[in-house]
Amino acid sequence: MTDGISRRELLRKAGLGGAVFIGGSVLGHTVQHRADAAEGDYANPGLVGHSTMHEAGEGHLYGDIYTPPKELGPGALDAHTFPPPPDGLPPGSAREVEITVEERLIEVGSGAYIEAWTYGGTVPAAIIRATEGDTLHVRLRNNTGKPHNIHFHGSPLPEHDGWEPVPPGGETTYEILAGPAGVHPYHCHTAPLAEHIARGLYGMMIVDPPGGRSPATEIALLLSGFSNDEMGRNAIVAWNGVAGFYQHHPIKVPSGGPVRLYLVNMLEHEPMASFHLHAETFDVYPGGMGNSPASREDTLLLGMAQRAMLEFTLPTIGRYMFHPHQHWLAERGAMGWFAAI
Ligand SMILES: [Cu+2]
Repeated sequence: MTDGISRRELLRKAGLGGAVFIGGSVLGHTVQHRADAAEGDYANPGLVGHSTMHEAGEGHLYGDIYTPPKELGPGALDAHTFPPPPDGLPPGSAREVEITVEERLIEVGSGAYIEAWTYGGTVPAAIIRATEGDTLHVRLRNNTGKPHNIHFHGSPLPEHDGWEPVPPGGETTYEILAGPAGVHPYHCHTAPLAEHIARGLYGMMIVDPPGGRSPATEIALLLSGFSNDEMGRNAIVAWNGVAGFYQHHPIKVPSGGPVRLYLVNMLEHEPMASFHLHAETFDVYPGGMGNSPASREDTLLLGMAQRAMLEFTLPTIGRYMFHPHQHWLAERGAMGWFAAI
C-alpha cells in the first residue's frame, strides 16, 4: 500500500494495470507475487470476486496461502479423492458412460471463481473406472455454445480418438476399449486446446487389470491450475480442483496399511510439475502400467498429461506433507497432507 492506494490501483489509474501485471507475471513472477501479497489484494480467476490468498512471508506457514471455500466440509471432495471401487463386472463388459459438457461458475478457492467449462458440472470430471478389455460407450452431449469433445489417453481405437469437435448442441458416442491397465487422463481436444483444458475439461480414468489389484486404500489426485487475468496463467494450482483443500482437510489413511495413489498431471502451461511426499518413499508405476515398480522415489517428475500409480505405506501415526517440488505451484494451492491414523 502507498498512501492508502494499492499498486494495482496506481497502475490502473495510469492505464497500465493489465499490461504491466501480465508483464510482471512473466518477468518477475515471484516479486510481483510478494508485492501483491503485501497488499493483501489478490484478484481472481474467472474473474469474479476476490480470493483469500494470505500474505506471504513471515508469520505464515509453508503452503498456507489459499483456503478452500468455506461451504466445503472435510468430505466435499470424497468422490474425487477416493476412486470408486471396482464394481466386479467381468472383464470384457460393456459400460455406458454419459457425459454432458456444461458451463459453470466454480469456486476453486475461497472467494476465487473460475468461469469453467466442465464435463458433468465438476472440475475435474468424475473418475471413470473400468477393467482392461471392457468396452466403454461414452455418450458426449455438448450443452454449451462452443464446440468441445473428449480425447482418451491409453489405447482407444484410432477412429474414436476424439479430436473432432462436437458442435454446440451436438452429441456423439465414442467407443473406447479400456486399456492398457493403468491410469489415463481424458480431456477436451478442441482448439485452442490450452484454454479448453485450463478451463476445466479433464478427468481421470482408472483401468484395472483383469483380476484386479491387491487391497489398499486408494486415492486419486489430479493436479491442475486456473488462470487469472492479472496474475497470469495458473494463478491458482489445485489437487482435485480446489486450492488449499488438502491442507485444511488432510487425506486420512490407515497407518501401517498399504496406500495406492493414482496421480495425473493436467497442469496446462507448465512444462513440468512433480509430486513430493515427506517422510516416506513410494514405489512408482509409470502410467500405472506394469506389474512391478520402475523405481522407488520421494519426488516424481511429471510432464503435462503424464501420470503414475504410486504405492507406499505410512508407517506411523502422523501428518505427512505432499506438494509439487516447484514451490511456486505448491504455494498457489497445491500443498496438502496425508493424516496416517
Ligand atoms: Cu472443449
